[in-house]
Formats: sequence, C-alpha cells, structure tokens
Amino acid sequence: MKMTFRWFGANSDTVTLENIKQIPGMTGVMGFLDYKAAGEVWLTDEIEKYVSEVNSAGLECEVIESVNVHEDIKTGTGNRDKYIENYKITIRNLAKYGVKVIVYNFMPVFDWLRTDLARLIPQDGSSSLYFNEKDLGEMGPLDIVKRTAEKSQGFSLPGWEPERLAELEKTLKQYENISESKLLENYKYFLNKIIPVCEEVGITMACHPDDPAWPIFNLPRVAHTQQGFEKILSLNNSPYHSLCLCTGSLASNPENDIPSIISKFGELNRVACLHIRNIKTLGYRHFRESAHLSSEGDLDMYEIVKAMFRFCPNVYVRPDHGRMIWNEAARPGYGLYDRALGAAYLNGLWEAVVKNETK
Ligand code: DNO
Repeated sequence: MKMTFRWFGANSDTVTLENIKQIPGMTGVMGFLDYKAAGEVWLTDEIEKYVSEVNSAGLECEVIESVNVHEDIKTGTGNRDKYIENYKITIRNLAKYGVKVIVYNFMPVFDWLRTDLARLIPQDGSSSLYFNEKDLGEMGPLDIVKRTAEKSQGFSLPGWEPERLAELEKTLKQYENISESKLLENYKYFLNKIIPVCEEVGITMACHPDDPAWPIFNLPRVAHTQQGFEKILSLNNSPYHSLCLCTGSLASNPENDIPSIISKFGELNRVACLHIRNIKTLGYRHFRESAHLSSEGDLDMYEIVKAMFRFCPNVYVRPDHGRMIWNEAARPGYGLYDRALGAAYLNGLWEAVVKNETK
C-alpha cells in the first residue's frame, strides 16, 4: 500500500504540501491540475511545475487524478478523435514526469453528485457531504449544478468544471440517444486507441466508479456494480486498463460487497488504486459521508484493508473525502483534518493486518 493524499495545487488548495508531508506514513499525492478543461492537453511545463513542487516537498507524484474524458468521446461524436489524440499526448506528457497511474471516469455528464455539500451531523457538530434522492426529485440537472456551484464556497470542485457545465443543456441533449450498450461501445473505442500508448509508456488507466452507485437523470452509467466492472474490463484485456475502487461511492448501494469486489478484481490484477472512505446510510438512496472509522459508518474497514493486503497489496490508496471538523474552512470533502485522521487510521489497520496475516 502506498498512502497518498489528493492535492489541488498551490493556488487552489487550503492544504499545503508541508501539511501533507507531516501526516505520518504519507508517501505522495494524487495530483490534479484543476484548471484543465476536459479534452485539453496537459502541457509538459504545467506538469513539470506541479510534479517538481510535490517532489521538493519530499513527496511522490505517481498518480494523477481526473484527466477528464470529453463528452464527445463518451457520446462518440465526429469530434472524438481530436479529443482522443489530445488524451494520448497528455498520457505521454505525464509519463515523462514519472506518473504511473491516471484515475479517470467515464460517467456521463456528472462526476460525483450530492444534494448537500455541508450537512450538519447533529451528534458532534461536524458536517459532511450528503445525498438524498428525494431532494433530487424536485430538481433538474440544471438546478443541481446551480446549487452545487452556490454551495462550493468559491472552491473549484473536481468534476464540476465551469466550462463543462456551461455546456450542460447541449451535453444532456447529446445523451438522448445513448444507451448503456452505446456508451460501452464508445468506451471500447476510446480504450483501444489509448491503451497501446499506456502500454508503451508504462501508465495504467484506473476507472473510478459512478458516485452515487446507480444511474441518475436517466443517463446511462455502468461503473457501479461487480457486473458493471466485469463488462468494463472485458472491453480491453490489457492490465493497463484497470480500476480505482472507491469504497464510499460503491457503498451508496448497500448491495455492493466492497471487500469481495476488491478481492475479485485485485486477484485479477485489475486494481490500481483505492479511494477509502465510509458512509452512513440514512434511508433508501439517502446517505451522508462519515468519518473513516468502521463504527462511524456502514463499512467494515478492517475487512477492506485485509482484502487489499491479500489481493492488491501494492496499490495506491488515499483517504477519500473527510468531514469538516475543528472549524476548518476548506473545499467540501477535501479539508486537511479529517482526511489526516483517516490516513492515520488506515495506516493503523494496515499495520495490524500485515502483522496478523504474516505471523
Ligand atoms: C470525488 C473524486 C472524483 C474522482 C474522479 C476521477 O471526490 O473521487 O472526482 O477524482 O471521478 O475522474
């Protein structure tokens, strides 16, 4: 396990590299250039600047997150080849600076989705991201975008880039004739073009699950069950086509058995990263994010870490979203304190699992 932390860059993050370095056991960041629009090439000088800053702080940058896939690729329009060519250049550019894994998603239109970004947890006065499908029922996609932007307190949110969302109406129209099988066909086309480049330069693509783990607004989504991942992985058999399993995203559907999903795909050598966080189910399609500790939410973190140790012990991990605690003001889900507590807890579980499993 390599413990990492998501970092949005010096101009965009309230958390500093020094903060991250001081978290015990932290080896690196999952990097992100949050100003890049989907479809744009990530230029070498931008990557070099980011990576060298991270390295100067004594941290690695072997994983980059959210190289977003343009909607024209997902919907298979006539423009897709141009954007795929750009993606290939970005892969080559990232490889030059030591990047080994790219976390991305193939979710139509929306990346993650919440109905509240700072829901008070009455038990202790902290707050966290929250979702209730009932609230969504009264809103359309445009309302939810407006509301998410209003509640983001001025922070850019990964997957909610303004340029992309400005085009929302047009994009939603583009999806009118896209079924699940069409989406998979377009996904396969994309993979068949980019995976040979990945194999050549040594970069693994890691697909992030749908969050929440079901289709929303009648858009086709496939990455939220074991069967869905099987379909996705069968689109291209290269080990460079892999998964980033996110425990909190998958857990929003209580039918997903997370340790078993990790074991299954880990054993096949198709897990490159894990995002580890916990959620608390409050009702049907209704949950809030919780502290990482097993007793605070629905997930058995010991079993999750054990599955990782047994089936994919070399993956990159990051403590995913934290609550807002100790009066921190930060990007929703991405403050320092609760994620640092999460990292410390996961490191503790890891030590216990390693000792137990190797004695
Ligand atoms: C949410 C993140 C996701 C993830 C992307 C990868 O907080 O886990 O935005 O980075 O889906 O493309």
